[in-house]
Amino acid sequence: MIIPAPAALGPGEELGPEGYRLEVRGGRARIDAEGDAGRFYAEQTLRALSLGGGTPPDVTIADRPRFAWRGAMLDVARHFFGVDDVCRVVDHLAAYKLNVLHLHLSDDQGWRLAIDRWPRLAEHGGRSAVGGDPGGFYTQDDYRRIVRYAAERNITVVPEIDTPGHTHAALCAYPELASGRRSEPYTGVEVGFSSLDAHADLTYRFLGDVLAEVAALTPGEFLHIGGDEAHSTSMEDYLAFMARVQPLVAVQGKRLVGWEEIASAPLRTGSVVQYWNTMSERGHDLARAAVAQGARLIMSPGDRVYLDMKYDASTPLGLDWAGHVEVRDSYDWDPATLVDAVGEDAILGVEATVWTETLRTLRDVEAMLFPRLCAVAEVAWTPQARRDWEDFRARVAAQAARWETAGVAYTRSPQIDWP
Ligand code: NGO
Repeated sequence: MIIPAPAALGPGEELGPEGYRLEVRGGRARIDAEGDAGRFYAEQTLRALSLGGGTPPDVTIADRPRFAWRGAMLDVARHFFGVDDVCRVVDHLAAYKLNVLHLHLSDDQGWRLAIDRWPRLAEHGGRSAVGGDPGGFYTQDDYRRIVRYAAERNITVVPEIDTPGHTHAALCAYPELASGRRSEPYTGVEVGFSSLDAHADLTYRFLGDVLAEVAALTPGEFLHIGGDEAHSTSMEDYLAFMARVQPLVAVQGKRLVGWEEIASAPLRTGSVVQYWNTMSERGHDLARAAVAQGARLIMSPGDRVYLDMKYDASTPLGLDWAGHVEVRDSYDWDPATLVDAVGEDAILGVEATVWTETLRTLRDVEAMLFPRLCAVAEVAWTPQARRDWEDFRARVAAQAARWETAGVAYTRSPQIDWP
């Protein structure tokens, strides 16, 4: 469990690489774990038990996660968030035992990572953001700092360079990628209008360079190439693009991750597909197509874990294309029964997303994250049979003290009896 409650591994169940055993007696703690990750999580639990600096109660806990990928995505492209903000988000993920930070580094509205061989991406593409707000970008040293800070907390950074759509900022910085067509930075929130040229060699020289630099900066095994909503790329071009981009990831020794749409193309072994669109049956079909190809899935259903959705009609920020997402919606679902014929074994994990079309500051992001991130973290960590909404509701209420001490903006959802 994420927020401590008396739960235990059954007899004979192994701790595994991220599991731990924690015993507290008279304020003294004893930790057993197979590795650093398990030890780290035991410490996080101990910290949560000592909320407010008190002495932890006597407990015996043996626990380990259900899913290997427990993630959250932050969109730093629509609005930019600096290194300190990202590190604070990392702290939040660590407190709730998430282990993946997916950074959405490029989109139509901005490009956020300096690439030495293509400097105008960040110099030019870094300037814009939604609504004409200030842009920004990470130098390679900034990015390394984030990676290091995350690694110290058992969190792997998964960088996303969104392609072939969602590429207006790059096309604008380098008109030669758009057959010489010049354009102005885009500050709106429409999607699906831009595309890399699937038949131009330059496209792949560009992506080869970018992915090589991103891979060199990223110790984790995954590179996310987006692939979503390529509405102005024909299916024929999309397939041609996917066939040429996959080797560029493989040659870096990385595993490919992409949004569900990539499952319409033949995928290399070891690929990971991120299910997201709950507004049509197509998402289910693509998830099944992914599994049929042997890919594993990350479950990010829009109506459950898109934390940029409004909680209810009174939420001042956020979108609502997937409906309203209240805390219980984020909590009360089972990743392994969501899509017919996509069971436990096909699922690598669960990931919350925070898209930032309407979110401009860290406070905005925190208000969308909390308390829902705790719900998603528990979906990802705790076996279904040990999860219970009423029990969670009571435990998450107690987190308010932590958030208030740390000055974390959170949403006082009416579904929780806050203290
Ligand atoms: C969609 C879209 C994003 C939006 C987001 C807003 C995916 C994978 N593509 O999710 O561009 O920002 O919804 O909720």
